[in-house]
Amino acid sequence: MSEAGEGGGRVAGSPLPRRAPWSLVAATATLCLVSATSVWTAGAAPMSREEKQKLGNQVLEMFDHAYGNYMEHAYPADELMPLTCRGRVRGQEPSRGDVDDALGKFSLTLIDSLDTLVVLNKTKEFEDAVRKVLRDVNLDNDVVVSVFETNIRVLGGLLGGHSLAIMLREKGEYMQWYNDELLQMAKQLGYKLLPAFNTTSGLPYPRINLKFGIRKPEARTGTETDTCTACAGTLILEFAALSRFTGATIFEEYARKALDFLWEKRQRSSNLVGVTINIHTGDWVRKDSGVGAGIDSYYEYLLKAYVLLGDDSFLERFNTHYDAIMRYISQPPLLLDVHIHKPMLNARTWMDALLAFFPGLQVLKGDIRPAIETHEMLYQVIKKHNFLPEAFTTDFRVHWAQHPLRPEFAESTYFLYKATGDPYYLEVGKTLIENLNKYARVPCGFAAMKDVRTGSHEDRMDSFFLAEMFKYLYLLFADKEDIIFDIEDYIFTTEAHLLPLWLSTTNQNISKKNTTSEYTELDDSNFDWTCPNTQILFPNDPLYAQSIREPLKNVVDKSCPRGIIRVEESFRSGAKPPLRARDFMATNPEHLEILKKMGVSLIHLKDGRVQLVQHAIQAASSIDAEDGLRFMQEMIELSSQQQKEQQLPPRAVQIVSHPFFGRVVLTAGPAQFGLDLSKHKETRGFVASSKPYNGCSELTNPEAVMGKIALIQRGQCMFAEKARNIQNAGAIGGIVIDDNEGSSSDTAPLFQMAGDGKDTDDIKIPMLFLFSKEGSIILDAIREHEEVEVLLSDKARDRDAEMESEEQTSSENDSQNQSAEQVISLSQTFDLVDQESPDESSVHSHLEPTSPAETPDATSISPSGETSNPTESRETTSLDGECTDIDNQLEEQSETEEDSSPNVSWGKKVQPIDSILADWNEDIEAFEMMEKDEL
Ligand code: DMJ
Repeated sequence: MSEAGEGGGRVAGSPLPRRAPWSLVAATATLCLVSATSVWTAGAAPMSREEKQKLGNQVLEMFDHAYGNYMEHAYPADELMPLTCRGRVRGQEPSRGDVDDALGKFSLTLIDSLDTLVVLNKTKEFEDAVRKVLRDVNLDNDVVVSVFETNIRVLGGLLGGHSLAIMLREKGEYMQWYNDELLQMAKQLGYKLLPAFNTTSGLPYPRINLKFGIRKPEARTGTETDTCTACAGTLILEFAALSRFTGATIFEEYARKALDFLWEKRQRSSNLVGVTINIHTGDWVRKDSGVGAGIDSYYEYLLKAYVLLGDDSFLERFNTHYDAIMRYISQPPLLLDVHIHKPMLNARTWMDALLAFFPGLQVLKGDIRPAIETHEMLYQVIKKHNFLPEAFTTDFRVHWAQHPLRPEFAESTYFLYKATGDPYYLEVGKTLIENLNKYARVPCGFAAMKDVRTGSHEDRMDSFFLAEMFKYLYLLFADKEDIIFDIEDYIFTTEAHLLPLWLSTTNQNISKKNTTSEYTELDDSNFDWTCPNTQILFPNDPLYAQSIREPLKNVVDKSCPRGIIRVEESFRSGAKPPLRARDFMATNPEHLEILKKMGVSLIHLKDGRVQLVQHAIQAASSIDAEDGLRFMQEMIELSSQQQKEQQLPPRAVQIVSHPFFGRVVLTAGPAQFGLDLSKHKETRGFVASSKPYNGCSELTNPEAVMGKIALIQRGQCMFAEKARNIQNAGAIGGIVIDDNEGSSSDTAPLFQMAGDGKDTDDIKIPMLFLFSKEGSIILDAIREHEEVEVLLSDKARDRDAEMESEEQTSSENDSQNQSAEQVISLSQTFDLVDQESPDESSVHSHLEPTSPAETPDATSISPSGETSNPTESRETTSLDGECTDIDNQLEEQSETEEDSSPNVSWGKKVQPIDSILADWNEDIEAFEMMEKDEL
């Protein structure tokens, strides 16, 4: 390991020398770079230099497509809307809630892309982009933004841009005119963020008004009480860099103070932190703890702050937390949230996509084995769904189906490749590239996936896609000589912005009041101080990574819920296993007795439903109380799972005719009647508007809709009635378009169209629902191209394959008049059904919310699945936390277990890039035309 040799293996003490001795940092895994190519002997075949270059060029072309479309169609807006090919301007689009807090009318995507341009060797474009930022960007807008997002994306983007601008200036060819203007902007922005820290705790408010700051009436922000741990703990790299670049120490001091406070507030027995914290009192608001959403980059910044700033206290804190993570949260290959006070108890049975960065961080830490394991598990989830869904269960089913083109998995793939040199990771990167091109690429950029199961899109391309995804993918395939500077002289921020390691020895006169007081109590011998040596990591075994992956190779397809294994195991001591929610029968006296022991009461409501409430203090013992809490949590999970299973999954409307060629996929709501698209082949046909457009009476234009898919407007009669009318006119399918102007599946929950309460077996054609925005894409396409052909299906089909026409069924009809539509919200049903004995009539129970006022000390289940947790005062009991070896468990799984993902055969036809580009140029023209029509 070259760098360990340079600086001596031990990395204790500060300050770091001018060039950090172990610049594993940016490359992260310089430490493990050992012999990236020489270690290979078998396993994945090595990739030739030509192929790597080809893939690198493909990444460049993809970046051009994303960045070019942003600059052409969206700039100076913050982000590109790739489906409608225009800029997303805050206030001009329906609010998407918190996610819009990243948008500050400061050309976010341009700033976030600055240093990517240099990494991708686009120096000329970088020079141009910097000029545009200096000329056009205003940081003084009257807009409320997220402090966290503004810090990592905008402050980080400006600092990354500055770091590489001065590197280029020093090289003497480019940026000779540059006079630290980006840094001046960064400083201006830094001062704008500082009022957010005006709390007694030193934790920042989550939002700030760029123009008016906080708490003034015109600021419209400053009343918040909570923030997420990552939001308060992901500032130190940017703030310290700003201080060290400028000499203004205040930024680093504020960021340190926030970190110090979080450290003080860690749960002292588990050494874990919760997801959200009260910024005034420091109380944990959400006491669940994981490595994903809400916490992720807090851990990342502790380790990287040590690397960048050379301050031992950060490493001590990181190691303490890491030890706790590996003890409680890590259940290889899974990473499962637990409670900070009861860390042996899983807090949920699903994982979120943000945790995919963690293997990369483990590489930086030097803990390669679990990194390989988790990464492999994630890759299998990706292979199943093409992308990592926002959340997935411990048995690898989709929990939240979106995927906003997040870069975390690519990040970990890059670092693992650097660490192991295993060409397997190059193949993984190749798959990521293929999937992005195949499923996310649209004529005007790359569109986030609305639903990985259907392949439908969202009109969204987040700035992190350019800041991070292309950097990591490009670096994965690049050799040293492909990059115009030494990447190992830099550290990556959480948004993949590059900060130079030489900052570690610059302007160090920051007060570190709080940072070392407490560490003497920690056992120094527990900490890894040395840069992991790859000779030790891979002792004479070039197939190390492969040998770790091998036992996991079918982990996703043959899985059993890990959380369950753990609980069962914890009671293996001979005592009777606790009652599981899935086994519970409300009519079983023995079960009722167990509930009583656990402090859970069952209340029979007048309408036949039952309500469960736990009073921890009424439990027979603290262990029973613990069981009761677990039972309630399982019940919540089970209920929401069943609720989901009762829902029909969303469907896709894919426009297949010229110039769309299947590349635009719209999210559609299913119907509870008519042809079930998940069981039958898709329905394909040209679309025609029905007359009357509401479809509430016999159609006056049957010749126009005959053999076609009829478009009908929502409203004025039942969905089923519309279906019957178009079916009578000979339509082969129907799309109901919302009459509520501006509605969109981006902002409104999708629902399924209910029948009319009577027998709807006579409706044979498939019916789908589109919100108005998605519907208008089809209506505008008809205006533009007249002949528009669509495919109605459960999952979008391969856009490059020939799309064969399908024979459709049309059928006899019947109609009934009703006065209103019925809509069943996808999130309303809350039935609790015994899974073990679905045919037994006795166990169909329902749950209802409990008024917190009535049960101040109770944990109750509410339909939203939220719990009020009363057990703070209760004695906590540790369960046996040993984990069963998942490999053994998996081997015991039946070979015949089925993959639950829809069985869709995606075409394998490869289209040459030139022809794709030609198609896209046509598409772009078409989109431009549509834009003129104010699509
Ligand atoms: C990025 O903005 C950063 O990586 C952040 O830390 C969390 N994740 C998003 C992208 O997914």
